[in-house]
Amino acid sequence: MIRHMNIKRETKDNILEVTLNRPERLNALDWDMLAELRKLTLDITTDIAQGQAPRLVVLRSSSEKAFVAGADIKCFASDLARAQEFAAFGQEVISDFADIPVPKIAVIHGYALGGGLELALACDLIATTTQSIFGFPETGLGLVPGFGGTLRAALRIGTAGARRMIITGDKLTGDQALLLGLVDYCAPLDEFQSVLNTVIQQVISVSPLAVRSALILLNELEREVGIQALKREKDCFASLLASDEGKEGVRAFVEKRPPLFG
Ligand code: CO8
Repeated sequence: MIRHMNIKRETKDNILEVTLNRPERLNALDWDMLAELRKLTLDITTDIAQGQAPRLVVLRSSSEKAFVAGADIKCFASDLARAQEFAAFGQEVISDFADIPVPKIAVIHGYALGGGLELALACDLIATTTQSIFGFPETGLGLVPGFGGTLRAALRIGTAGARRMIITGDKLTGDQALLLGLVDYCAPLDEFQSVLNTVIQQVISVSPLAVRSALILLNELEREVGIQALKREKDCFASLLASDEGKEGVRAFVEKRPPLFG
């Protein structure tokens, strides 16, 4: 059953504000969060069909510390038998969210790690404060990104940047992420709201029909390019999860100790 507590929504002036609200877990994505994200996608799709689409979706967090700290490792560690299913569900939910032909802007303040960065990459625009932290910690857990991150990072920053981020697990600040092209806008906290307001005004000033058409074209292109890549990512994630290194990485996180790999 979905609790509908972890994702809040509010529409104002035709802008849908979506707030991720699981601060005690730094918005780590568990089954409920993903189910609520899927419901959000379905509802926006219905609104589009009924001619009531929002002009813009602003995706943010209620936590001052994190946008999203990743997939909920404890959730999949406690039920390894369903972990593959969880990964596949997450990849599908985030891909469907990415496909919504309404502009979506991710507002990052704090950590955007692993599945959290993958969710941000499913948005059309990413705005961040300079102090935020971006990274793919998965290889440190014996895993690879599993929610479409290998594809969307490579599409956004090129395979060289994606290799660097995924292989090293490097954590980048907002400034560094801007330099790499991982985010679109970056400003210090005290200037951030004004930068964000300017972007929002720009997006809602242009033709919604033209924007929707452009997003449909771009989304189709990414789906065509990505369909095999997403399938391979899912298979790769599943086999790593079943491997000794994957099990050790996940166990080490839960036991709050460094992992011991080969
Ligand atoms: N999963 C579960 N719980 C988490 C997560 C997470 N990803 N991130 C944070 N939490 C929990 C912490 O365990 C802690 O809980 P508790 O109080 O019960 O110990 C609480 O949130 C607060 O976090 P911290 O006390 O750790 O806060 P710190 O400020 O000390 O550290 C960090 C913040 C650096 C963000 C740290 O929490 C951290 O390293 N988190 C994990 C980051 C990570 O590795 N993310 C990637 C996860 S894997 C992933 O996303 C793969 C995507 C595909 C998955 C497919 C699934 C099958």
